[in-house]
Amino acid sequence: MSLENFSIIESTLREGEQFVNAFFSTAEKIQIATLLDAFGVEYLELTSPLASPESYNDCVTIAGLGLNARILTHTRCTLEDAKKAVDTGVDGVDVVIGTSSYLRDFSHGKSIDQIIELAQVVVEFLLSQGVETRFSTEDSLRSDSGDILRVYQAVDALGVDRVGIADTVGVGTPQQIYALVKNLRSTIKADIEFHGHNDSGCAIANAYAALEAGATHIDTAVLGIGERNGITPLGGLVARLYATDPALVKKYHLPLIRNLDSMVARMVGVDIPFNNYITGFASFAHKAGIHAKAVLNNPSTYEILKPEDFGLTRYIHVAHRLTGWNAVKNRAEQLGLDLDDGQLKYLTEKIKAAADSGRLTLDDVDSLLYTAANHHSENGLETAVYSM
Ligand code: HCA
Ligand code: CU
Repeated sequence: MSLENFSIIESTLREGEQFVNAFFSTAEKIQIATLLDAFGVEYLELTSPLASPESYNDCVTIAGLGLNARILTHTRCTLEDAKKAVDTGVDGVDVVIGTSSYLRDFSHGKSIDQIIELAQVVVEFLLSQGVETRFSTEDSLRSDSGDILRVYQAVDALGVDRVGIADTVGVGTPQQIYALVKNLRSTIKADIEFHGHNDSGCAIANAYAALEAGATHIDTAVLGIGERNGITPLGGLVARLYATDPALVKKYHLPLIRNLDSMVARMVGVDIPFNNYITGFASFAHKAGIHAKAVLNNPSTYEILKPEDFGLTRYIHVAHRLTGWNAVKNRAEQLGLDLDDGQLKYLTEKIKAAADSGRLTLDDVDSLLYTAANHHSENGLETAVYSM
């Protein structure tokens, strides 16, 4: 089953370049490609060589880096584009053409029969050049399913390596994606790729549903960057798969997600969202006393992702009115302070009362703890002196 045998097509350098804030220099593209390769993604997808002269050069440069990941570029479905793509020396070419009535009527103006004819010419050419060939239908979810099946079957008959389903506008639901992939899986031989936008927040769930239904390849971007609010985020997909079974993602070097997210965030001038999968600043922060107590006893009570597997640490938030004495005790231990349970319970009440009358910082809590501990040890000293 493909949940155990899937590949990531990392498209930060193609879809991600379509993010409104993205402008990657060649040096930055090399940094991104190198780090994604070290993380272990199976494929890198690059902007079409026809987009600009530098885009062409960047394809040549990255294809020549000797990375482990297979290098793909992405083009429209024309012979001219396909030829230029092959010239760059990439390992594979992802071609795409719109099949929804929106795109047929308002973009390229071709009928389904014309699309099939064109697809056959382009796919045949690419296969004859010995490059890995993928054919995808843009806006698949708003296309007639009979139409796209016909197109996929035509390219499958030529021996295309992979077909792609693209939820270009982020309208699909997990059930719809599941049904579409399942149907396709029983109709064609080629591998199946899913590319999903996140306009309605389903990009990760849809990618996962695609895998459950037999998809073999998922498109991602670091932080999910892409057109509008982007596509399936790399870290989010990894979190989803890890939550099912950490073994599914053990082929990747998980601690590099943090480096990837922060590097790309910096390059495109955004912060990592506070609630981001794995790397958001709140992702491993526990607050309520009941949570803190249980997590301190056994982290699995409230964590499905082990922060240490991602090179991260959990944070128990102490300085607030929902706190509990177990969290306070843990903080005292971190500071190396020797306070007994009675004192810790008393201090917890003090912290709660102080928090009720205004925002408290960890420094405030620490100084309460230090003061109590100093007092304690001074008293201890006095006792010791008097008893001599
Ligand atoms: C685009 C199109 C695309 C292509 C996806 C694919 C989409 O914006 O250029 O090739 O599978 O979302 O349809 O990104
Ligand atoms: Cu897209």
